[in-house]
Amino acid sequence: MLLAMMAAGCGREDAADTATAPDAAPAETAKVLNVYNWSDYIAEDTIANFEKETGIKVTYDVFDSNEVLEAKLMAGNTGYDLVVPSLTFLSRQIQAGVFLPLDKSRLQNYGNLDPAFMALLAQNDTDNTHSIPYLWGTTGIGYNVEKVKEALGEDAPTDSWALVLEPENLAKLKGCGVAFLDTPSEIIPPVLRYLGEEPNSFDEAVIQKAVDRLTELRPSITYFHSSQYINDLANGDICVAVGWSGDIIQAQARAAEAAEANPDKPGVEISYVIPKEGAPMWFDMLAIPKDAQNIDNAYVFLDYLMRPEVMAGIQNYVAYASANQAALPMVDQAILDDPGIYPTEEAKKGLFTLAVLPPEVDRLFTRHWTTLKTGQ
Ligand code: N2P
Repeated sequence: MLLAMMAAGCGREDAADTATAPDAAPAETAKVLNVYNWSDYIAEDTIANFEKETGIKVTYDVFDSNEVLEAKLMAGNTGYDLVVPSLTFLSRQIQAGVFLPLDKSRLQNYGNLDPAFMALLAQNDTDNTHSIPYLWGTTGIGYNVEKVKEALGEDAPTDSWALVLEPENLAKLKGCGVAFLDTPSEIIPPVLRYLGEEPNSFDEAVIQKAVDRLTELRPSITYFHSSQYINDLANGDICVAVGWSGDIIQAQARAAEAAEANPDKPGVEISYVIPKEGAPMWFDMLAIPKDAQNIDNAYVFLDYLMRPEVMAGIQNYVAYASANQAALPMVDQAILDDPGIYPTEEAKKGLFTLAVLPPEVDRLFTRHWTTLKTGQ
């Protein structure tokens, strides 16, 4: 069956590549592809190698928030051929009909994906009809080991959300800089978990408890942003960030590079922790919007991303986990062994996925978030 699928895939890909007949639709012959992905989420050479090999010119734009991507998708006419929403957002977007179903017979490398993972993802995308997993990770805490120790002493609770969610702790960290992700959908649930509530509660009164805690913490939060914290942690401009696993491990790597380049300056040591109370885990999914103009090229790129060496190259650069089991032997041992990237069995027990928010809860989150950020 798989062989038959692969053979069918080859045939169609060939047809697409040679679609130069004068009557072919221009959209199908254009050697271009418009990709919209998260920032800091691809290796340095992934796009260049693809362009060199295929002659397809990629316009590669980035975002750092599901909410921003969703607004574009819901408005239609995204101008993109491939986008990367997180699974729970994707699920809602599928219901809104914004994606094309995937023809998996066009993807020769589909068999590289871990079937157990695909079964899990199918809970939000039935039969994996509309999406392919790109990378996955967790939302936890990145911190500057030295500065946190200075501010809170040797006993700083660096294994717990208490580090950033207890107002007296955060007040002490304020002086060295505190960043939170700019997204209610990944901040409210862990706050609820820390407060002993159901993290995915849709109950207004329960959600209000998280909002009250965040309002109390607000004076100690330097900024809300979902990508700036990588460099700021690496440079020592902030000392703690509620952020994404791989981003913080990238900050670690950037700090180490800076230390090598400037041996006279004191180095910055960054750690990432999945707090012991548990943390969100999420999956980012590749999908083709309905308005895509370069569908054939989107398939060629999807199949390229699923090659083991391409996916391993991405993982080694951005420090996130993938669902590509064929890539594993090519992923650096340091990445495979990092419990911040591939959580331990113990840590896995505390991880929770995020709920697909009904529109009214989504609106409530947005309202609370605006008030929290602007104080209005
Ligand atoms: C990469 C962001 C990770 C994606 N900078 C969060 N879903």
